Amino acid sequence: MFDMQKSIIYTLLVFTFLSCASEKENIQTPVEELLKTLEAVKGNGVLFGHQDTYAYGYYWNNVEGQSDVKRVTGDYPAVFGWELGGLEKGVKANLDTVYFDDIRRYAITAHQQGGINTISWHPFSVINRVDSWNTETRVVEKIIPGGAYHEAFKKDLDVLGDYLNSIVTAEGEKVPFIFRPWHEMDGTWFWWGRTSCTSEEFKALFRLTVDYLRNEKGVDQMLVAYSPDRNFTTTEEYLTWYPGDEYVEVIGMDNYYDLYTDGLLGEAIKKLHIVIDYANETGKVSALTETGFENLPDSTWYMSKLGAVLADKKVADNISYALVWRNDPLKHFFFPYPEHPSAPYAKEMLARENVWLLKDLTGFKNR
Ligand code: BMA
Repeated sequence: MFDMQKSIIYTLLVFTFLSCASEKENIQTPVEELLKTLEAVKGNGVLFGHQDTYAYGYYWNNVEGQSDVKRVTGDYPAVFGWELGGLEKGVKANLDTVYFDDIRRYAITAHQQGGINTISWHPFSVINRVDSWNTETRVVEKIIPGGAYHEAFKKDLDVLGDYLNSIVTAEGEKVPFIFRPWHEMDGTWFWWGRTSCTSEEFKALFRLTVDYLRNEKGVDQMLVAYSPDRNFTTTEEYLTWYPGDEYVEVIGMDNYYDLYTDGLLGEAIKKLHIVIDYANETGKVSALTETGFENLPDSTWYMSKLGAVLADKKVADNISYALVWRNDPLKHFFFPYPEHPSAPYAKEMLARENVWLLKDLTGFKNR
């Protein structure tokens, strides 16, 4: 009898252990789920994204639940872009005057509604706190390991990491996101651009940023995107600044110019094919990480340009999302407001079965 009891207890223990282990294997972390979603939408729908969509729009600011995408289409974008430039200075609002406390709230809401957050960063240089567009000082060589401002820059990363880890739901879950640091490095306009550092220095900066956030700050809710601008025609050129497969999950491209300049649409598509081929070769996801036509002087742009790019079969079958830039009435806008002549064209593109807003994405996830 005694032996029998022992063996029953033993069996129960083994069973409990095995079922716990298998449950653990099945439970996905939020960031794993995010990556799975980006993979799963591929070939089904291209997620549409908009920068700062909840924060402000064409002549409104910080109105609960408002978004110019919603005003035009009746739904929110599926991808929500946010910007952290200025955070490193210890100020309350970013360079576009959006409060970091509001950004945190917006990102949590977007996540809880089933959307995807992506975060860009136009930091002010730690050397002299000039903005990202000031290329007079060679910043990168001085902030990577061995540089005179390396320790100081790590403090900026501390601030960044602490903020990212503070984007937490009421239930205590860290909100997952795509971080897109040091974008458009193949251009010449940022202090991390191709004329302001060598590609090796750039890679060191990218790796330092990701390693520091992941390993020192415990930012484990982050996917990382690599986003050159349009200045490449081959895979080799595209990968000039690539920090390595272990650092990147989203293979991206920013491209405005090819999508508004006559005759360059084919170039935009060709470049996206390069991005897609590399993503597929390495088992990663691909995206048009930023695009738009400033103030939409061609009202057909959403159909004739972006719509044409997204209608290319290979693009439609492969990229996970395309994001347009922000609607700041004082500076520029990239998505129409309801009265703008381009609104019907944007609506038409976004009504396509394979271009997805938030409800399309949540419907797909719950199917
Ligand atoms: C740029 C412009 C700037 C803005 C920056 C960061 O493309 O929109 O006005 O400060 O992005 O959002």
